[in-house]
Amino acid sequence: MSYIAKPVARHPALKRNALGLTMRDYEGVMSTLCAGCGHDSVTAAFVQAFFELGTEPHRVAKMSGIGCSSKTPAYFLGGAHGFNSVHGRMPSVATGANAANRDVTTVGVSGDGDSLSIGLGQFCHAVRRNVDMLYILENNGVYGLTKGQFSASSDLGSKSKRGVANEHQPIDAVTLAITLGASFVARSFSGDKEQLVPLMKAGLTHRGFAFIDVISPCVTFNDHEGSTKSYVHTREHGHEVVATDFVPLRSEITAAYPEGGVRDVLLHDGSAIRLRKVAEDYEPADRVEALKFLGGAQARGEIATGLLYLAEEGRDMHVLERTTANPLAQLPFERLCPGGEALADIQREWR
Ligand SMILES: Cc1ncc(C[n+]2csc(CCOP(=O)(O)OP(=O)(O)O)c2C)c(N)n1
Ligand code: SF4
Repeated sequence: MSYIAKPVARHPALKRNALGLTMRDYEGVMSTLCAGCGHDSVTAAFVQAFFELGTEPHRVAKMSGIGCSSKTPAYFLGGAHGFNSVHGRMPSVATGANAANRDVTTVGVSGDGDSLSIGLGQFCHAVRRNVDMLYILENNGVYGLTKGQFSASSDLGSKSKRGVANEHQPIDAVTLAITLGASFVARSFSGDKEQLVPLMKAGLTHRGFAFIDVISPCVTFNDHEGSTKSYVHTREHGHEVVATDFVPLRSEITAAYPEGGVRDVLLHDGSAIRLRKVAEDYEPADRVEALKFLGGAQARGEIATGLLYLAEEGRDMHVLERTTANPLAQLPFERLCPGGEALADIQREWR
């Protein structure tokens, strides 16, 4: 993964939180994502959420898979633990890390390809186990890192930059999460920090699996047929002297709107999405109502956002699996390693 350190200079009057830390202390390295990528807005929301919660950075474990979205953890909380795993396998490493140390806040960042295509089975089992973590799905409807193929969340009939229409039904991550029994389910938009930051803070403090599907636009693919600046045209007519690429500079798309409101958001490629925020009197504890609300929004072509479902009571993985209350790293050697005789006993049992 490319790595650009940030300059250390900072303004002396920066606001400090209860720990005496500034927002800068919650940042990571410089982002190498395209200018205007929604994922960078999610990074900014993470920085703000952790700053406002006053979390000690070293008390966080950031896990990810592979994709532009999975690079996000590098860009926030430089002082935290982190593991950039294999494509679609973030839920496994997050489950392991959380089982070994419940004192560390576990955060997983993934993409729609990472979670809903190759990693769908992993995602389902993390929900099923009610792993105590915040799981963020940065949903852009394409495989950004591998240059814009349709993902499993691409809408039926939506067109790729090459003009090809998607013929497959999308998987709706929040409906899936609620159906599988997730205990905290929300959706937001990367440009709506007013909504996303409080949702992240609630998800980070929730005991059990907290899932936020964040619509996070990919601004790059502008490589249509007929363009004299397209990859195809350039490959056919150009003489490459050095590997280069150009991504037009875009600005962050923001969208603050009231509870119960609807907001049309114009994306950089000229397409639009319609967001509907849950109303103040929305009852997130009712699973059937939540699915009805989601279905209604979907039928109207809207994307429902807000805290969509919250199970009032649920047993998280630590209760279900009776994990150790002490982090494994803090257990005395004799308890971690009961000795050769105990191992021999176990092996005898399986003969
Ligand atoms: C096992 C495996 N298969 C395929 C790939 C190629 N690959 C890398 S990232 C990616 C998809 C990324 O899409 P998404 O998770 O939606 O993230 P985005 O880049 O859009 O943020 C694929 C198919 C891989 N790295 N490893
Ligand atoms: S290719 Fe798309 S998803 Fe990847 S960094 Fe660029 S804008 Fe973001």
